[in-house]
Order: sequence, then C-alpha cells, then structure tokens
Amino acid sequence: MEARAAVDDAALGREAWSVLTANWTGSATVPAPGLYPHQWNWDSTFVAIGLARWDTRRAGAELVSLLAGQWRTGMVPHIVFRPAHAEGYFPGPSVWRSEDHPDSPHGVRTSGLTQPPLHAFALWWVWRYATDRDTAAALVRRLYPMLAAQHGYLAAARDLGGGGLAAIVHPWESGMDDSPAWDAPLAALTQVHRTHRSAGPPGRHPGSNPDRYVWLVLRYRDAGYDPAYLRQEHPFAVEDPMFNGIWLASCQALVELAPVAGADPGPHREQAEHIRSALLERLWDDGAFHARDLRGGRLVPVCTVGSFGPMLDPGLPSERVAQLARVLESPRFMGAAGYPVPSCEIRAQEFDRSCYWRGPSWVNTNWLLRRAAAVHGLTTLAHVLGTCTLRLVRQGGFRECFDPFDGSGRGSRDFSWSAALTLDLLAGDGG
Ligand code: 2M8
Repeated sequence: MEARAAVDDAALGREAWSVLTANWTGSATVPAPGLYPHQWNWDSTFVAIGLARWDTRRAGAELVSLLAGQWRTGMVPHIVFRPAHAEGYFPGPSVWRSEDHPDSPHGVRTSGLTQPPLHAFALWWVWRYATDRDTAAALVRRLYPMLAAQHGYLAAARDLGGGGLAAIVHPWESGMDDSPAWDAPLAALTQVHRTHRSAGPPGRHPGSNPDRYVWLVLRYRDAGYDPAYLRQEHPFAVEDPMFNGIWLASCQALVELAPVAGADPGPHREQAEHIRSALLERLWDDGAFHARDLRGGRLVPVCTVGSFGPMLDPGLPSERVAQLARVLESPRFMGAAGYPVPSCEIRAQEFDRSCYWRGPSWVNTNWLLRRAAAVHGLTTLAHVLGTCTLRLVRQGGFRECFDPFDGSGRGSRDFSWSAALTLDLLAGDGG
C-alpha cells in the first residue's frame, strides 16, 4: 500500500493515519513495510511524538514496547526484534546474540547498540499534549525510572572522552548512518577486510562502509558489549552534536517529568547544564558544532544537519543560536536547497543529493530543527521548516527521505516517522 500525494490537510492527515495503521504490529510501529520489519529506537520516539495529540494510548504503547527491550545497564537498544521476522533484516538477532548477555532483557532479542536518546523528550511531548490525562500521568510514572536509568547509562558508560558528552560507538547509533561526519573515523579502520555479509533486503541502502559497520558490531559483540572495552579499545568513538543535543533536550524533559513521578528534578537539571558546557567547550568551532572523533583526536571539519542538534537547548547562548541560524539559512544548507534541510552541507565535497544521509532532506531532522527554531523564537524559520516539510510529503508521499533540490522522494515508501510527524505538523502551532 502506498499513500498518494494529498493536497488538502484533511486528506493528508488521513493518508498519514493509514500508513501508521498499516505499519502497526499490535504493539509497535515498524519504520516501513518490508525493508525494516522490526521496531527501531528513534523511529518509535518520532511515532510517539506524532501520535501525542491524537492517541495517548498508542503513543504510550510505542514507548512501552521499545523500553521492553531495555538492558539492565539502562541501554535502550537500537532495534527490538520481532521473532517472526528474525532474519528478514541483516544484521538480525543471530548476529547480535543479545540473549547470551546477562544484562539483556528476558524473552526479547535486541541489537547491542543504541540510538539518539529522544525518549524522555518524546514522553514529555506526549505528557504535554495528551488528551487522556490519566493515561499520560500513569505512563510518566511507569517510564520515568527507565528513562532515568537510560540517562545514567549514557553518563556512566558512554563518556568515553571524559568531558561530559556521550560518545557513539557505531555510525548506526547516530541514526544518520552514512553521514560524511563518520567518513574519517571509519577510514581509519584499516584492519577491516571484506569478509562480512552485509547486503540487506532488496532496496536497502547498503551504507557507504558496510564491511566496517558489520566489523564494528562483531568486535563489540565479541568483547561482550563491555564498557571497559569501549573505553580502552573500541576503534570508533565519536561525540556527535545531534546525539548530545537530543540528550540535553531529554534531560530538560526529565526536569519537567520528575515531579509527576514524585522524583527530584535537580540531577537532570545539573546533567543538562553539564552537557551544554561540554558541547560548547568540546564541539564548537568556526561558527558551528562539529562531531569530535575521539580516536583521531580532532573535530570533523564537515558540517551536517547534526551540527544543529544543540539548538534544541533553550539555554544555548543567544549569540551561538544566531550564528547557527545564519549557517542553517545560508547557501551551505537551506539557502541553496529547494527543500530543507540537506543532511550535509551543499558545498562539501562529500555532499550527494541522492544518497541517504549524505545530502537528502529528512522529515525527522526537519521536525527537530523546526522545534529548535520555535524554542528560540525564530518563528519565520520554524514556519518555513514546517510548511516546506509538509510540501515534501504532499508532493512525494511519506518517503524515507527527499532530494533537497527537486523534492523527489528517495528510499522507502510509507515511512512511519514521515507520516507521524506530518500529523504533528498539521496541528501547525509551531512546536
Ligand atoms: C536507518 O538505519 C538502519 C540501521 O539502524 C539501516 O540502515 O538499516 C537509519 O535511517 C536510521 O536512522 C533509522 O532509524 C533506521 C530505521 O528507519 O534506518
């Protein structure tokens, strides 16, 4: 089933709902039919955000089913597998072998990596907009301890640089798999041989470095998903501004949610302040945020859509916000694109308009940047991001991503986060 382009808002909303209905498994929403047959981590947070105003129960169920995959360490895995589709995606559960790990959840098979920690923010969004207040309050009380544990995991096990930020240990953890920001850290992995099966189902983008992706997974798995191995040996460790900007926004969400759960908001406030200082100290250079390659010991020069993640923070100093907004609106990004926001700066050599996270515009990052603009009172920017994103899905359907110049759809069709966030954008209140 493919949703057709819809001109008026009511029809567009109906098409979005039909995608979300078709992708619902009974307990979670898969990202897209066929290509992604399991539950994905940040995909589910975007689905919950999109459903927040309309269906409190289903938004809650989305987060609950994802958190059923949480490990005892607090780590929320990037994939929660559906047993019936076990090998319909590579790498599947037989590669990750989560069931062999003492900290993995009982009876649920998962990957061993995580994804951007948008969960507390998504729960806060549900809490903020829920029409069913009792269900929302019960949900907050139920999920708060799990989210506090997730944040504890990031602080304890992922501050690999020792400066207060969480490091990703695989490009998949960023959600922006083949972003040019990971090219240099991946190129440094010279020990990798083309020995691993890395093809996915037909139509799946293989990523730019499929052998390196699988090799990194196997190394981490064979080290027992051990935090000490990550600190001392794992060859890929990057501080990503988007991952950490999202973490900061989620800390602020926990500040709001803690009292609902009868908990102290203080530690979350402190954590947020700590992340803000670390972002400014460690990732700011030349008018924008950049990823830091911890193993290479340097900032990655290329700017990507991830460079704007820290704008989600209402406490980001206003001169930095202004500098970031200038870069975002310049010909490096929105200024030379027909449809915002290209996932890589257009002037970069690595930019590729049709290649996954190396150029195309995505609904989820557009939504995050619209939220960031709204948080800082940049109402025109927020409006442009909202209306242009709706134009993309109106014209092209709920595609996985879009050509930033002509707006044509790329990747999967009937993509869940594109549909869910459309529902939120149609509410049109600027976020
Ligand atoms: C893409 O990532 C997966 C691996 O996690 C893949 O390429 O197979 C990314 O776009 C990621 O952000 C997304 O969560 C996932 C499912 O939609 O697909």
